[in-house]
Amino acid sequence: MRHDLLEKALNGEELAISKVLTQIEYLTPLGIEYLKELLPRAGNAHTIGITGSPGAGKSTLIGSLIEEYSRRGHRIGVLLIDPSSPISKGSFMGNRIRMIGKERSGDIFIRSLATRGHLGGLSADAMLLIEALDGLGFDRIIIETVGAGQTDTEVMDVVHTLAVVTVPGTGDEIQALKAGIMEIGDIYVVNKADKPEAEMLYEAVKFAIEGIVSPRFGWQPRIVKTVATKGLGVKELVDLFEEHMKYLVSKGLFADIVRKRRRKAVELTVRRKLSEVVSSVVQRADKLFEQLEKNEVTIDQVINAIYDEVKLNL
Ligand SMILES: Nc1nc2c(ncn2[C@@H]2O[C@H](COP(=O)(O)OP(=O)(O)OP(=O)(O)O)[C@@H](O)[C@H]2O)c(=O)[nH]1
Ligand SMILES: [Mg+2]
Repeated sequence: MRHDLLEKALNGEELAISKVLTQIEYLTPLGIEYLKELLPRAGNAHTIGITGSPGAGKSTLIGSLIEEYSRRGHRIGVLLIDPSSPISKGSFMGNRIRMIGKERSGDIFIRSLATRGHLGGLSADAMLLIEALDGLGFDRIIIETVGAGQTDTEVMDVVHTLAVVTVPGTGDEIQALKAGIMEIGDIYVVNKADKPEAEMLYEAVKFAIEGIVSPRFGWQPRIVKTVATKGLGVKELVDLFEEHMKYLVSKGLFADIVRKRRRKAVELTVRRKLSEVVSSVVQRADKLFEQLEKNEVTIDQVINAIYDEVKLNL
């Protein structure tokens, strides 16, 4: 292979993986080269979205999931989108990973990403990193996003499996009885099941999803209780993930989702490029805006001038 760093990354060297991903995230010329090599290798990873309100325990749950997947011999890539609290050294996820041990360090990779102005949801960089992790041989990729309506639907479209994490005593019970949120998940998690109100939430969610068949897959959504801090229910959750993945494969849908995801990756990357050019042209157009202030030009003239300049800069 032509690229030394990429070869190291493919061999599971943690630092090399990190460097390769950074190049890809910013789509540098080198990053584009890496992506070209990695894309033909990608398409095998099971991608899992974990969504839910802030503080639902998503990160803690992912820590436990890493442990369980690792025990089953998988290589796990994690993307944390716009984390409100960046994983600190003392975090539960960090602790779990340290427990798994250094010898598996190249088999677990975690990257935090800011959404960078993209309205919630997935950014171009997140989409490219999914492809990269997949191509690097991570066979289970977990993406944490804070749930917020629109965002969820967007995530749903590009992952194989979407888990919605709910928590007792936070109004999720009422949400569960409303339509909407209960239509997006493939698997519902009632986390913090150590809390007394958990049973009520479990019943509410169960009631809400009963009889609902996911329109995109024809899959009957499932529910599981977890105590993420103790790893309880996590084995069952991973079993459900695996069951859902096998279901997708059996229906011939697994590759469809990869295709959809790539289409989205291309769309978002082109949008990002366009947006960068528009911003830089607007930044440089002081003179035009001065003229506009003095009513020497009209707004449509400014728009057209900017538009023409954007076209020249593409
Ligand atoms: N009692 C209890 N607490 C939990 C459980 N799971 C997580 N927590 C606690 O809930 C808090 C939030 O957990 P996080 O994992 O950071 O939640 P999150 O959903 O990732 O939060 P954001 O990323 O900020 O949206 C932490 O204090 C956890 O220790 C659980 O099963 N039971
Ligand atoms: Mg989190």
